[in-house]
Amino acid sequence: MSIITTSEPGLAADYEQHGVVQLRALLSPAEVAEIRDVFMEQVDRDRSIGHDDSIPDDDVLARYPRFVHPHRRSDLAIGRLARRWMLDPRIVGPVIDMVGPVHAAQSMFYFKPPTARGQALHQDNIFLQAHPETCIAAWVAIDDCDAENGGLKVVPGSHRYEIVCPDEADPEESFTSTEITLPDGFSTQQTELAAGDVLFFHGSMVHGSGPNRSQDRFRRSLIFHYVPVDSTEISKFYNPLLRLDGTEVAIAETADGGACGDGWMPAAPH
Ligand SMILES: O=C(O)CCC(=O)C(=O)O
Repeated sequence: MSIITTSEPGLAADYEQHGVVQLRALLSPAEVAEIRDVFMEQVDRDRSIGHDDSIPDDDVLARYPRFVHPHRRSDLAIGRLARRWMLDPRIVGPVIDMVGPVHAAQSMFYFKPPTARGQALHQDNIFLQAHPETCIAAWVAIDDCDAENGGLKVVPGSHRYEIVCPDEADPEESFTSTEITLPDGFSTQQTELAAGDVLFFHGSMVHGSGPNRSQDRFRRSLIFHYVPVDSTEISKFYNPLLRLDGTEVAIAETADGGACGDGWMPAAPH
């Protein structure tokens, strides 16, 4: 289980081998607190900007919907903060070390309050459909995250496999409807992140999370996705991308359906 914690010198090699690496304390406690407070203030004041995941009203996630593409809301404090961190060299630097120059494609914020369901196992690039290479995620822990509060589970090495078309997820455990059945020989590993740690992972690396089974511990995370600057296409939900200087760039859009065909795929995001 030590394989996913690394230090900067071995970053690219570890990423290549495992498809997932964890860097400790990239953000200071004060920076984490600012992100937490700004997003909590927004969701408490107006959660209508949250993503529509068809969550029933009596589900705690209806009160704390995930925010998708907050960086596009320059009219809001969450938008300005998400965009700043999305382009911050402390996040983008390790990404470039691992995959070369990138554009930013997506931001998300998950609140995941106590008792909230998780997100079943999936691969990100089935949604982003970045080609010819895949996307890379930077998952910033805003709380300490572990098994109890629904911290991320990862499947190191699974990034070397092609996209696996998903089956149906268990609706008691997951607020998303599809789940990957792991190929033989693979198993999930529970991550443990302290607030301020960042987990970077490959767009084909299988990951997900279980419910938050704690009584009183939120499991908040600020999540970014990047794609190589040489990407020739992307699912239209992610256009326009952001260059790292903050200007917009649009690239060709993939046909609907992607690798697994029409019919199963939600409109996006993942
Ligand atoms: O934070 C989670 O529980 C899931 C997030 C995720 O799967 C992702 O960022 O791709």
